[in-house]
Amino acid sequence: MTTVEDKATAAATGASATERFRTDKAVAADTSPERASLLAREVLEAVHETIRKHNVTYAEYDALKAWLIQVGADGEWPLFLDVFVEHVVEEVANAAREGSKGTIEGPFYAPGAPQFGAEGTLPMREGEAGTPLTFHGQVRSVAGVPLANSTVDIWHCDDEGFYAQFAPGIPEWNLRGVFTTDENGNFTIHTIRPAPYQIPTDGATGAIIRAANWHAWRPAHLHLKVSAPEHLLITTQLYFPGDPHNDDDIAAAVKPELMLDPKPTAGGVDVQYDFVLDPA
Ligand code: MBD
Ligand code: FE
Repeated sequence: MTTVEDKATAAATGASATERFRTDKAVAADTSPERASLLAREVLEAVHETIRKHNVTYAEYDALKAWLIQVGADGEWPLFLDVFVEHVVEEVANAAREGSKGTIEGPFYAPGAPQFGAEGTLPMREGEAGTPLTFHGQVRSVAGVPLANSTVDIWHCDDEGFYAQFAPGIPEWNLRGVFTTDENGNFTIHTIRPAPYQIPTDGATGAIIRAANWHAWRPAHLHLKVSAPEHLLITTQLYFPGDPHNDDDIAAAVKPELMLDPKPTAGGVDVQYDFVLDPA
């Protein structure tokens, strides 16, 4: 069997994620010099303190330099940061929200997926492997008002853990699509159940995971961006009960509110999940 390790190389996924970030996301923050100084100083002080506390050696300092160089060479800064840092940025950014929980976006979103109405089937290959999954729900405001014409943008990996546009050989928009809710705020998405995901282990991110004897797994998940006019966009993920990595996600992005309640059907599995959006 071909494993995720063999196919999802750092070269393939890292370079694509870096390219994607440069195209879609690289905007400057309006951080003042005072705030930049404060943030940089406190991060550096935390590094200094770690070196003192653990008597870090010159060999370890040089290993760190080599590793940082390799993260860039592998294009893995988006992967590394989204796996190990983004969850705290998301926690801080969304702490005041009353609606549905969000979680990290991760490095594999691609804007501009094919559009559907309120119900449709995600683009997939002929005979796409995996258990058929029907995912339906409603988008509402925190006041309980159904939100017609909301956008439900969904992306997820295939039955082997690969994302279109980030692993080689998959059609561009495979398992990615944008739905629009009907007059009652409802949507229905036909797809397949994604597999658990192992981050590429042959690059710099994999090297630190190996060096520390950690594991590289994320539990199976659906990624979503849900938005409506005059409401705050939610970026979130939904998870399946029973996944062995729900309790030790390498990216620390699982929350109890994000757990689905799958119901077996004749041909597959049915899940319902509603999204509640905060006012803008
Ligand atoms: C993923 O699929 C993902 O969701 C995150 C957060 C990091 C790496 C791969
Ligand atoms: Fe993911």
